[in-house]
Amino acid sequence: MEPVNDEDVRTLEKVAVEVAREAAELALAVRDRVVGAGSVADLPTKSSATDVVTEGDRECEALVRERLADLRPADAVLGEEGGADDGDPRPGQVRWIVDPIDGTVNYAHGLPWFAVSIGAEVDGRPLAGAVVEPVSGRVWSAAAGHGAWLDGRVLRASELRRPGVAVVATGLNYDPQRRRRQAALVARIASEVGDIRRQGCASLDLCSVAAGWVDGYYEHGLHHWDWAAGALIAEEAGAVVRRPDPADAAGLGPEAIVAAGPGIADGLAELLRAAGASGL
Ligand code: LIP
Repeated sequence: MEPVNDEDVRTLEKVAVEVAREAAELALAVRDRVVGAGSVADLPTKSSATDVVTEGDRECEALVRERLADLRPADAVLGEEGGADDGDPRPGQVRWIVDPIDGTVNYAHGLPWFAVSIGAEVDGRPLAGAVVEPVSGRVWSAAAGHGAWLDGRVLRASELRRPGVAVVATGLNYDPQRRRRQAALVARIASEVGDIRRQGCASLDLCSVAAGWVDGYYEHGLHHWDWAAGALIAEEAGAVVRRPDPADAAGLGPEAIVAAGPGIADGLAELLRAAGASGL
């Protein structure tokens, strides 16, 4: 496979934005069919009673896969609903990491905070990403080494240097046992930071870090598709991003993702370690 160059990453970003925009339109169109068609409790579930899946998830991923097959036929795709099309990508092969609707519980309940998230990687290295919000129409994107943008405006992460007044976002897993341990961690750090936000959409939590809307974000137990695009957007906006690390070199938990403005990144990591994050 040809090495990926600068022109390529900008092209990949444009493809991610184009396809995510189309899927965002479909997600909105389908939502009226999904929301109000009956109780959320009647929706099919996956890993637990709260891990719901909707027609929107399935139809949007099918559209994304169809459009990527048209635009980028040589690439691989890993998606939340359809998994990996042909197993692991070949060395040097671009792979798209797709969450057709991130924030599915918000989507199914009629809350507006959900997004289509599409990232592109090669050999595990992030190259480009787009996160598109169907309700607001906001378009978040990044190309590796070129920066991150919200609707074309350059993004910069928080410059705050005091964790004690930081607004920190987090999320809770679908597994009730893990959720209980995660809630206990939130309780331990809540009085050590400025405030906590639980918005229900990892990709938009990471974009919020990129915009400085929150000063930091952490979560344990996400899937690759939840954070692939948002982590690059936060990183290209100047945030310090620690992606999940099976070796857990940072002592934050092997399945932790942490993103924060550079002024509080070390302080937040220390708070999380002291509160027992490595065991989550
Ligand atoms: C969700 C994440 C959220 C997390 C939820 C779930 P989904 O992704 O965006 O941050 O707390 O447990 O993983 O399932 O809506 O794609």
